[in-house]
Amino acid sequence: MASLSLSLGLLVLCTLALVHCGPYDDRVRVWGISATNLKGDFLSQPDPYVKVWCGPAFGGMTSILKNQANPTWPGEFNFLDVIHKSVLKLEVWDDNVGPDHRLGTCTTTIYPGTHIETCHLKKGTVYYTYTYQKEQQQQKDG
Ligand SMILES: [Ca+2]
Repeated sequence: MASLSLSLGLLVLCTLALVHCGPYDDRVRVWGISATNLKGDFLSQPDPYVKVWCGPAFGGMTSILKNQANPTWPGEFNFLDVIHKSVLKLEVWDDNVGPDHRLGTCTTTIYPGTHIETCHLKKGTVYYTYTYQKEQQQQKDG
């Protein structure tokens, strides 16, 4: 029981601290999200924001940028314990007084390395960068 508790404790510690922890180290970072030529309702500029998923894990959403057809969102999203070949999904939304309007969705299957992605919506283009850091599980003898 003590070793199990210790293992769980270490796992929690590793997850929180983002230190190297062998098989738990596969992670994805998404950042540098921007867009051009987004369209709002009628003649108004959109108030865009982005929601980010990696596989089943919801990473959160960006801030809402008011009246911007060409937004650049600050911040980044991090996913831990990522499953190989997960689908990274970004939904672009227009914030409204009424129901928000989805401007489009970008999906890509992740591969190890850093990738600059371009995603064409019905109206507008989205750009983002992701890094998929895949650690090999290291076997050590004795
Ligand atoms: Ca709006």
